[in-house]
Amino acid sequence: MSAFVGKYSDELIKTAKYLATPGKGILASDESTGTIGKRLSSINLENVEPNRQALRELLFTTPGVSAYLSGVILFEETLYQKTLGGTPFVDVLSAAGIVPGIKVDKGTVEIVGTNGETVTQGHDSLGARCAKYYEAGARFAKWRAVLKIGPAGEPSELAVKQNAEGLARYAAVCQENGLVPIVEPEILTDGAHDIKACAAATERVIAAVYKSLNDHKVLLEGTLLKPNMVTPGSDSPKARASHNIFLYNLVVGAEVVAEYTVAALRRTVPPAVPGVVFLSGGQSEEEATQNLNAMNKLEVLRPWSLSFSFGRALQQSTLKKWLGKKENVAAAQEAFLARCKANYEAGLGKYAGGAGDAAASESLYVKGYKY
Ligand code: 5MM
Repeated sequence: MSAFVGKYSDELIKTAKYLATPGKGILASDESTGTIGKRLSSINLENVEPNRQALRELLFTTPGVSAYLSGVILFEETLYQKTLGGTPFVDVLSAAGIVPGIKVDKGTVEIVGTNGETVTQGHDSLGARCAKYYEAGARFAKWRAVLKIGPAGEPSELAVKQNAEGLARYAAVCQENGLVPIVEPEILTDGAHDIKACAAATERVIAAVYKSLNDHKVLLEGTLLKPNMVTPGSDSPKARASHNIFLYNLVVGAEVVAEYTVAALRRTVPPAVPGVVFLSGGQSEEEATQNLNAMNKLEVLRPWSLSFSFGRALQQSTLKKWLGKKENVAAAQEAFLARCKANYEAGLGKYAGGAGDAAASESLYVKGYKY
């Protein structure tokens, strides 16, 4: 089964390898207008274009951040936005050696006949959109498929198959148009399941995704994987214990999350893939960093780099420091830089802990969260 070789093959391989530079990771700032509204309302800011622009300018112009980030994922509005000084964000990022990427999916819809399982939309005119985004300076893309673990054996075979096919069709179209596809099959943390059930579902889903990517002749060397970490469900006794210091012994530690997650990846992700960049999925900033660090400390063969593509777990402390005020921008950028540095160190297995204040340890999980 040979991969499709097109005019962008060499460039795709080079871009993917660069994005997977050991230690460096990706800032997911591709929240659609609805989702960024939730972040802004958490600091009592209105969801209007100037506020969205201001937050993104704060993040992208943080001094020193290019030492830790290889890429930034943008939402379409942001791809065409500029700094207040008039420099396109894409130019700010590219000049700093940070590759601009673009979210190309159009959200999820329910699969009729399932218990609330979903499939992701956005294949219509995807090729034309990718070509337009490449022209605007994007060099990679992101598409998020969402699966859940449920009491009736979810994720169902139907949902696994449909989402794997959807990701593969997206990936093939991206590569035809010069964009490295980040393949994101997220299994939500909601549920009372234990870590073993999450591991089993994660392995099943990722195995199906690579079967479809191969069927669609996607060039794996020109892709990245963005999976969930393998953890107990958020309603499991062990996850709940993490909110109660007296039950601390019940908590599943970073070493256990790391072992299960890396085992799941080693069983399913081909060595041709240059990098795995995790989503944070509602973990606190510190928890996500500690888990990543523990994975990179494991003494097992890992043929891909293991890094981050966090949204919430990179922006929470920053938002809280900023509060939408000009006079807080420097302090907010300092908080953002500290988080990026912590995750960079975790990507090398060298994080010693202690980045950030109490906000860094606040859980970002919201039950039944709708994106
Ligand atoms: C799972 O969400 C992605 C990673 O973010 P976290 O680290 O916070 O879990 C993230 O890239 C997400 O896909 C974007 O925020 C876009 O979300 P919407 O809701 O706008 O599709």
